[in-house]
Amino acid sequence: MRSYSFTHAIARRPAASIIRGLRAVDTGAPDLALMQAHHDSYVAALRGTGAEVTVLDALEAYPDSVFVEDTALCLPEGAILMRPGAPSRLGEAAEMEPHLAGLYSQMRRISGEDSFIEGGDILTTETEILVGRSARTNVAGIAELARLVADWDHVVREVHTPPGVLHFKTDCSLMDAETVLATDRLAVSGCFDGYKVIPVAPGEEAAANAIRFNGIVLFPAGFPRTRDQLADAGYTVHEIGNSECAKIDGGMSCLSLRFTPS
Ligand code: CIR
Repeated sequence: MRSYSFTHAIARRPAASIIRGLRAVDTGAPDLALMQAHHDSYVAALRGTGAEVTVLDALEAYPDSVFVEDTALCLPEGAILMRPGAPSRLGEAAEMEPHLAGLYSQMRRISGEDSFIEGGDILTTETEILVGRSARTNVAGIAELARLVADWDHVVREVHTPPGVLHFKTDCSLMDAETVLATDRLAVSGCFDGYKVIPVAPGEEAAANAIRFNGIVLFPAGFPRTRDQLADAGYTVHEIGNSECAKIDGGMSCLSLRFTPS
């Protein structure tokens, strides 16, 4: 199974409490109606590839809960519930559990009290699982994940998220089995040695968080040079408005869990 082919996805409608969502820099409150419209286009694009997409109800108690990616890691063999490092988001994983349990026969959990790990720090390729240490993901969380997936024959490689960057995948995306889209500030670390790297155009760093989902690349609108680079490389690029999620540090990958349940 290709690491960019999926039969299913789960998303969650944004809550009105999104205006209290976590953010590194205050650039104004997200507009809920516009965010919902972008979210609708996102879900429609996923469904357009033939995938079965579940859209969960908004969770007002968790302002950042639209960013479902951070709650779980979905592998072909089973799903692993994360332990988000942001205290206001810790409870989101338990909210996701019943939805994954209905689809997967095997569920595991990051459970160590000192273990923190968010899905946004995890890039799964065909050969390995790269996990970036960040303000949200620590050594104990990465070590626990490595133990949990060892008997499924997955290898975890610890890497670094650049300073000041929220998640590892804020700065990179898997485009196909051997190709990643990445910012220079991340790629200079050497973490993608052995992969082909498509560099994000200078000044378009926020375009690095895209997703390859079956035949298309969901890509944030507003980054024409990087978009054209991907198109020239042969990818079918589908632009989605991301202005409102960007205000609270969210992007294309954060908005869904993508998987093929076992
Ligand atoms: C947060 O700070 O947790 C949210 N405002 C943004 C989460 C984005 N998630 C992701 O990149 N996977």
